[in-house]
Amino acid sequence: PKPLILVLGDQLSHDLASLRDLPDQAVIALCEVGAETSYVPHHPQKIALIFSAMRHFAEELRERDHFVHYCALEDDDNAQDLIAEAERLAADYGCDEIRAVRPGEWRLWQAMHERAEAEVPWRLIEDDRFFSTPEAFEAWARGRKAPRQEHFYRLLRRRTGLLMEGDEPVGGRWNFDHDNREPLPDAIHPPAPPEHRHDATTLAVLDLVAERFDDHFGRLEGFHWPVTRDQALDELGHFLEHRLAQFGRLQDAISDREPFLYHSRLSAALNLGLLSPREVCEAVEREYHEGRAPLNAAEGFIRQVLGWREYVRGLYWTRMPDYKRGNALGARRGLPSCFWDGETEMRCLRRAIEMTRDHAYAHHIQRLMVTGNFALLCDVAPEALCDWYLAVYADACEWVELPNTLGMVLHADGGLMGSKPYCASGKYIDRMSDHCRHCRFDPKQATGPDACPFNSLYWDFLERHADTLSANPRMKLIYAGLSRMSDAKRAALREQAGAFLERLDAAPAYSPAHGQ
Ligand code: FAD
Ligand code: DLZ
Ligand code: SF4
Repeated sequence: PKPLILVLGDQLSHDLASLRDLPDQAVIALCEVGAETSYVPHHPQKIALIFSAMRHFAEELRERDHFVHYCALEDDDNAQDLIAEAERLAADYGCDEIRAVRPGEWRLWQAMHERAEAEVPWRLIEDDRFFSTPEAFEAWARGRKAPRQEHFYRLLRRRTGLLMEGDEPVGGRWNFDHDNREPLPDAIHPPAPPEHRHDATTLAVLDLVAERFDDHFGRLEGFHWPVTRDQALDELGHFLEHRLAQFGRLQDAISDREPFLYHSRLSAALNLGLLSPREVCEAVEREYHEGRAPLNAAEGFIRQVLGWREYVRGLYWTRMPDYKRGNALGARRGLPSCFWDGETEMRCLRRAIEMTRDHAYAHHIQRLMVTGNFALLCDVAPEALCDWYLAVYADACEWVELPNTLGMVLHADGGLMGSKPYCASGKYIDRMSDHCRHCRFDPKQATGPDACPFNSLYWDFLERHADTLSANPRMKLIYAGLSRMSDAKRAALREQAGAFLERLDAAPAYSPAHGQ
C-alpha cells in the first residue's frame, strides 16, 4: 500500500491515529491552503500559530525519517483547497488511497465522505486523542431526555479515575464551583505568561501573515503562542508552577488590566494537538496529590478539560449539521460593528474586544458573560456571532466554538448546553470585575443617561422572551422579580433598551476582511 496521509493544521500529534504503523512508502502531506485561511477572517495570530506549528511539525516528522510533502501557501501549484490539494498530491505521488483522521469541522468531514468512492478513495479514521468518542457519546446520550454536562463529566471521572478514590470523588464532592467565584483583589498581580522564542520558521510565517492578512481583525505584534510541543510543554509547566494554585478561586474573575489572569492559555496547544488532554489532566491531578494545588483548582481545571471539552465535542459530532441551524430564541440582529472596531463606551465590552484584538484570546468569562451576554441580550443571530468567535480566537475550531457560542451563549440549541441562558445584568459584571470603575455608565442605574446598558437590556430580554423562558423552573425567581415591577418601571426599561438597540442598529456597519 502507498497511502497519502493528510495531516490537518489541528492534528499535529505524533501519536495521531493515521501516523501509526505507517507503510514504508507512505507520503505524509501538510497543506497550507487559501480556502482554510479565508472561510472566516481568522485573527492573524491564529493563522501564524497554525502555519508555524504545521511547519515545525513537518520538520519533526522528517527528523523521524518520514517522507513529508509540505505545501506552502505561496507554492505555485497549490490547489488552495484541502480536498483538491490532497487529491492532486495523491495522483502526483501515485498513492492508492488518502487517509485522514476525523477533522475538527463537520464541513470537512462531509467533504471527505463525499470523496470516499473517488478514484483514489478517502479512508477516514477516528480521532482517538480525546477521552471519549462521538460513538460513545451517542450511546450515553441515547434515551436521555436532557443530556447534561455534569453527568457526562462524572461518567468520565469514573472511567478515567481522575480525582477519584474508588468510586467516590476525591474530597467527597464532584464540584467545587461554589469556591471558584472570587473577583481579582487589587493587590494581586498574576504572573506574565512565558515568552516563546521566535526561530527562523516562526519569523518567516510572521512575515507572510503580516503581508497577506493585514486586513484581518487583530494585531500580529506580540505573538506569543507556543508553536511546538516543547514550547507547549513549557507553557504547561509555567501554568502548573505559577498559576494553577490560584486558577480555581479566580476562575470567574474579570479584570480591566489582566487578559490572562490565572487561566492556563492551553486551549490552542490542546486543540492543535501539541498537548494531549490526558497528559494535561494527569499533570494537574499530580499537583493536587503532591500538595502544590488545592482541590478546588485541580477539580475546576479538570472539569473544563474532561467535562466541558468532551461534552461539547460529543454534542457537536452527534448533532451536526442540524445543530448549526438552531435558533431557539429567534434571534435576528446582525453583529454590532463594535465587535470589529471596539468602538463602544461600555468599558467591559470594549476591553474584552481590545484584548481579543491584541492577543487572539479572551478568557471564558469574558467570552460568556461580556461579549456573549451582550450578544444574547441584543438578540444577535447565531450565524453572525458564531462566525465572529470562530474567526477571532487562536483556539477557535468549530467543534468547540459552535456549542459554546450557539448553545451556551445564545441558548439557541434549546437547552442542550445549559438548562437556562447565561443572561446577566450589569450587577454581575460589577461584582466580578473592576471595569465599572473605569466606565462612564453606572451599573447601579437602569434608566437615564448614565444607566449601564446591560440593566435595561437584561429586563427587556426577559420580557421579550417570556413565552419561551418563563416556564423554565430555573428562571422562576427571575421572572418573579420581573412580575413584581410596576408597569411604569417596565415601560421605562423597555424604552431605555429600545433606544439603545436603535442606536446600535444605526451605527455604521464595519467591514473586516472578506466583506463580512
Ligand atoms: P482555561 O480557563 O485555563 O481552561 C482550561 C481548558 O479547559 C482550556 O484550555 C480548554 O481546553 C478547556 N475548556 C474550558 N472551558 C471550556 C469550554 N466551555 N468548552 C470546551 N473546553 C473548555 N474553547 C476553545 O478551545 N475553542 C473555541 O473556539 C472556544 N470558543 C468559545 C466560544 C465561546 C462563546 C465561549 C463562551 C467559550 C469558548 N471556548 C472555546 C471555551 C473557553 O472559553 C476556552 O477554552 C478558554 O477560554 C481558553 O483559555 P484557557 O486555555 O486559558 O482556558
Ligand atoms: C484554521 C486553519 C487555517 C487558517 N489554515 C489551515 C491550513 O492552511 N491548513 C490546514 O490543514 N488547516 C488549517 N486550519 C485549520 C482548519 O481550518 C480546520 O479547522 C481543521 O483543519 C479541521 O480539522
Ligand atoms: Fe460594563 Fe455596565 Fe460596568 Fe460599564 S457599567 S463596565 S457597561 S457592566
